[in-house]
Amino acid sequence: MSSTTAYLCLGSNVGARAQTLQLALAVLARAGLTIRARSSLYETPPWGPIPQGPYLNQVVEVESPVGPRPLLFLALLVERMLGRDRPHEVRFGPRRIDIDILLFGDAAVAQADLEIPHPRLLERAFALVPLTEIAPDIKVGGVSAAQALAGLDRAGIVRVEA
Ligand code: PH2
Ligand code: MG
Ligand code: MG
Repeated sequence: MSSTTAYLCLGSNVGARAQTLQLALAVLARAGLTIRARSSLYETPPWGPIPQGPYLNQVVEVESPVGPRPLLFLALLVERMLGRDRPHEVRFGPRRIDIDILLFGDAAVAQADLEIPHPRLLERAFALVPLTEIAPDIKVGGVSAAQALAGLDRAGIVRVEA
């Protein structure tokens, strides 16, 4: 059966953050994704316009037996299962769990509700630090993730000891 290597970024800044990330991975694996690699957890300052608490972020490499759209549906379903309440959230605001598709093989998707590569990936040290930990040579739309990261402020991003 064919499968595609994809990279997901998990984030949480509400509730029991580390436990929620761990549970999200367990559910994703149970649902059929093969988790090939997982980065360390990183404590990261909140990115964006909304004042909020720090995040824990993690990037995982998975093998997906399904395409990008069913993978998005799975991510949204798992977010809901773990208590995310999208209708009551602020954009870029606090959330119990966020599961973003960063990359899906070489796919380029530009749809209203799904863009791959993730449209803000190259601006976000909180995603590039864990991504380059597990995939140091990865490219994002032809751009080296490591090179993009070299131009970003990574102040306050701290690897959490296992
Ligand atoms: N996610 C956001 C907004 N800001 N900041 C950090 N550090 N980590 C995130 O995962 C994050 C964020 C909305 O998706
Ligand atoms: Mg998201
Ligand atoms: Mg996000």
